Amino acid sequence: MTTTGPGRADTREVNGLAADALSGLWQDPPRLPTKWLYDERGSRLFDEITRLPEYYPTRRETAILRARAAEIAEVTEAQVMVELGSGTSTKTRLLLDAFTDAAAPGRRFTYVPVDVSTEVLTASAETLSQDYPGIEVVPVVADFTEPDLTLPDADGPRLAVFLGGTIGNFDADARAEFYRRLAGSLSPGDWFLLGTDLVKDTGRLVAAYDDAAGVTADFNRNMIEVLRTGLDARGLYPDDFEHIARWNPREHRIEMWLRARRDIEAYFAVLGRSWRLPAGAEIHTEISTKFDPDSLRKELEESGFGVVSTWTDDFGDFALTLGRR
Ligand code: AVJ
Repeated sequence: MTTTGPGRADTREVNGLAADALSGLWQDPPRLPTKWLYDERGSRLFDEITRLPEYYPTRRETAILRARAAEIAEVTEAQVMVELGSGTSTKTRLLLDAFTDAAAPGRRFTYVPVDVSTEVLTASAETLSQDYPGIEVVPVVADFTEPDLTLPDADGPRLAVFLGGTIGNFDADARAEFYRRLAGSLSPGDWFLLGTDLVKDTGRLVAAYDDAAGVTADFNRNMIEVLRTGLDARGLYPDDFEHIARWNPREHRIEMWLRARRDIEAYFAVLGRSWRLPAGAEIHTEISTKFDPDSLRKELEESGFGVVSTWTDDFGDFALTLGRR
């Protein structure tokens, strides 16, 4: 067994990071999978982002859920809700409240949070079980971006929910693959609730990913810190990178990059490899795709879902789409 020092991720995570660094950093342009933004500090910074004045998606999605949760519970009559990339968030609770209110007497509702982090899952499952004695909470540790997503069986219809606009982190091919696999795990009559951010004024989009307080910049640069600590790097420091958030109009997505402020000459002890990045060169860290309701409907319908409802907030910023397999 390998020893892990303070602040280091566990062995399995480090090996995953090593593999991703080897396959991503030597590409042109260099890239690293978005999931490496979300270590403990990154998750905390993301939480802070959701409360920033410029970052509207969380507030808008919450508003739609507030207005529509009861309707979602009534229309779907779901007995099981599977949440992909779950949380303990306000959004989840709005749905659980609605399903509790709509439950037929004697019918037990099951909530299945799916997450990669055992710690996050266990903690949230415990709190939710306490707060919702009428709901059975069955946490599942899984990476839902990877094959073999097995959903628990139910007597009644199941509802899979994927909120936050996280689907926007996938490019078109990855989305199609994700819908196809999800449709494969669901049975005819099961439901899918999807949160997506919508295309809007470019200035507002860029501001949401490059806030005045610099929280998103820290969030993005944290990936360098994850590399530095996880791969025991010399000569690699977050402050040597500038946060870039730019709109790609062709792919209708925000892209986050990290631009080297100087020539970087790093050595990764865990890889036994040196890595160079010239000043001005950029590492690609995240895409956040924005949608329009019509093309979203089309891509869902091409992947085995019928679109039953599309709801937006009062400002037309964000959409919740209810699909049926
Ligand atoms: C968690 C993927 C929905 O794309 O808006 C926020 C992540 N990145 N600010 C998004 C994020 C920079 C967020 N998602």
